[in-house]
Amino acid sequence: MSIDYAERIPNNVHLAEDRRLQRALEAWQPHFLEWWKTLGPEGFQAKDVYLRTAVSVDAKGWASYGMVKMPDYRWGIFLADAAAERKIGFGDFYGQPAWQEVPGEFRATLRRLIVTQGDTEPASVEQQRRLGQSCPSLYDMRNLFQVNVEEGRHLWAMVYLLHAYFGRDGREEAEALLARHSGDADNPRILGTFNEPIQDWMSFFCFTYFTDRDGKFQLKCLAESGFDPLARSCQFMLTEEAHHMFVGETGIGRVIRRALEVMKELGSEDAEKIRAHGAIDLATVQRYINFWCSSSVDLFGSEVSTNAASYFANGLKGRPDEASYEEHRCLGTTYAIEKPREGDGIESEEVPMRNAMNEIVRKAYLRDCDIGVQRWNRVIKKAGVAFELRLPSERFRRAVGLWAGHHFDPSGKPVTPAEWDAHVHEWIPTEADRAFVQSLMRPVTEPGKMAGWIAPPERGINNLPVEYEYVRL
Ligand code: BYC
Repeated sequence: MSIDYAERIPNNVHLAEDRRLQRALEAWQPHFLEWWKTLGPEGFQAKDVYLRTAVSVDAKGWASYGMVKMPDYRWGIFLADAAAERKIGFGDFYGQPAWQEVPGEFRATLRRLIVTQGDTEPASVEQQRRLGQSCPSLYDMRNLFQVNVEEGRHLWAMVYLLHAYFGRDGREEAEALLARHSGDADNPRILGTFNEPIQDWMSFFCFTYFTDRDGKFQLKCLAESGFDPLARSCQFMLTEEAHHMFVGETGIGRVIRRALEVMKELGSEDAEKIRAHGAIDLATVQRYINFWCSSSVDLFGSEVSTNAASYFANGLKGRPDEASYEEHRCLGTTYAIEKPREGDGIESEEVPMRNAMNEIVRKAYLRDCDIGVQRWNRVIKKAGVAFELRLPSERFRRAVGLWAGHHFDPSGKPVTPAEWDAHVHEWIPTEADRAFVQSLMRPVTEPGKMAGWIAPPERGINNLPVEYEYVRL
């Protein structure tokens, strides 16, 4: 289905044929733009940015590149093409036709899932709004803005579903998505990680590596939904998500490469010397990984969850790549969950498979997270440096689920509160680490030039050279 760009709201959902819906969304549009101007990227709204825009929703050739001022970006509503006679792929309704309308009995639950998903999108833009001012290069600044406009479009995707399928309360929820704000004391974003400040680029790269990857896995679960419009929205959002994780993986990779270069130049692996030379030492990179990975791991919810069981039973939220599983009802089967033992230690418990869905998705997520870590480790090893980055244990620093309220070190070993206090500075960034990283955050805006704490990327965007003027200042 091609996208109609002649419309005020570009779309491939025949919006012009539904005047009521079109008017409702056109009434929301100025509120979105107002939000974008006040809480979107600060300081660069009038500049030309080399951005990609979706032109069609098929796998190839969906992106068109060009210079765009961000407020003129063509945010719109794009759903992946409908599959003919799509069937529900899991749960109690397995094999029945997918729903084109919201089933009455699941209305509140579906709305809540869509609102939770929708809430994260503008949250991330708010979290990142000041980073343009400390960009390590124009290439990076452009990538930041690309991520930001796409999160804005993902908000549009969820707002469309709320307006089109949930009537008046959907419209109210769409307004509320612009009223909650990241980190706001009175009206914060729904999920923990989306209230964490992102004040430096190391945090941004970790966020796009770890938190956007939660996005990938949650979207994959929702892309399986029996509610077909939600599934099709998420299928298309996933095509954009890949670039965000690329920004994270290559960003952290470039920080590591620069640290290795400096070690070689200095003939030293001493963190203080590396820092004095303006690069970020690997132990600090590890602490940032520990912080953002553990925060993102919480986003999957409790290990044992009746909510997750009913999402699955009711065909609302499946497992990532549901078709790759042999059995799709998950009835009468169990899953072994580890949990803290009364008193102390760790024990295993068999729980009904459906109740373990959050944990099953989290495990798949962590396997995916580890792929990049191993790639970075190969680069470190090749440079002859004896240092290995590691994902923290999923027990480490949890605020949600069975491990919350207990203390574990990054390897997952139980520690006492006193041991935690004595060692936490080795495990997550300290105030001093953050201040040091912040001290490096000076903008570099000459085309092709890079800040001293990060190596250049291997290639530019869309076959353009790295020196291209990706943002015209
Ligand atoms: N922080 O039964 P439980 C993305 C709440 S990222 C605060 O364990 P359930 C993106 C939970 O809501 C993907 N609260 O979990 C990335 C529940 O509340 P109630 C976002 C939390 O219900 C980067 C209670 O605790 N998409 O797209 O299975 C940039 C007990 O919950 C947290 C989604 O999350 C937390 N971390 O929830 C831009 C998909 N975790 O009922 C974008 C939609 C849980 O007691 N959401 N709670 O009030 C869901 O599928 C599920 O709601 C959750 C797990 C995955 C969040």
